[in-house]
Amino acid sequence: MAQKKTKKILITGAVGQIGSELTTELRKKYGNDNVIATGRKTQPSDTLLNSGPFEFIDITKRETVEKIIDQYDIDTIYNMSAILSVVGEQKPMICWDVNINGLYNILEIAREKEMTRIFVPSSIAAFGPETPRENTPQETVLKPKTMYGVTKVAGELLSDYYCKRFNLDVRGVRYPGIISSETLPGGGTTDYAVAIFYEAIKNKKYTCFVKKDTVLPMMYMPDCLKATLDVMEADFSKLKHHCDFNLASMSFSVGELTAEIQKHIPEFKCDYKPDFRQAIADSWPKSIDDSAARKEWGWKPSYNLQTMTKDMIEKLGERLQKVTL
Ligand code: AKB
Repeated sequence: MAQKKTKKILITGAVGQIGSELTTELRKKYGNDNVIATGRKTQPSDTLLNSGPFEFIDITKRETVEKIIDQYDIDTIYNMSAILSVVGEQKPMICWDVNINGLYNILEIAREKEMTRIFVPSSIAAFGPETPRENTPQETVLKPKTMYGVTKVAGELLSDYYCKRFNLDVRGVRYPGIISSETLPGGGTTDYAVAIFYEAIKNKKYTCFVKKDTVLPMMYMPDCLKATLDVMEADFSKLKHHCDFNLASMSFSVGELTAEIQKHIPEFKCDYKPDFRQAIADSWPKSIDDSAARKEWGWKPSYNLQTMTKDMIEKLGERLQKVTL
């Protein structure tokens, strides 16, 4: 009987918030040497460096990607490199270059080398002010007002095109804001939902850049990793969607998050100084209908505001204590 070939996985953006924990998870599942972590210039953590191969590439420079793909005989890619919403507004051309020209390079290489499967993340940023904000449907208006959102819609369409036109198995989900304790997010609008925990533990106070009643969809990292792995394992014949699955877990206002943190850190105080990021938050949904993901590949989140907050404070508390010792 022919032996099943071991997956050889490349992760771009492996130094980022999701990429770093995704690398650890995939290394646990597929073996350290079968998961090649890559980044553009940020120095990787010791955990990332010591647990398996790490290489520097730039997805906007096709030859740097192709070299590593050939060197390690890669057949699966998780394209986690991205410029997020806030930096995307400051540097729109770079945002387009990384999120679209970079993605195009990844898809083209994958098509030419007949790769097995590609993961391309999208985001709630694909929606805009004309989209219904409560229980946002799977099929709806996609008219984002940020460059990041524009690249996410274009990225979904481009990936779906490769799927249909070239039979390349590309899959993706629309991530909400992701909350995690390992690697800080950088350059996003939902970053306040992580920063608030660091400041609550370290300084017992936080000044938030969006208003107290701002509600956005969020997700805790263990659920984010589960969704990413599960959609990539899903039976292709059961999928009606491919690169644009709505994904939900929890939705809360900053005021509600503050009250939940105060159950564990009663002295914690949050005040508010909304800036230009408020307008981005206001253009995104408050809650998401993820019934397509539930139906097509059995998506079901495990964490809510209460369980996420408790776990975040425990994990981050331990980590920050180690850093200051
Ligand atoms: C951002 O805030 O830009 C990201 C996202 C929601 O995709 N976290």
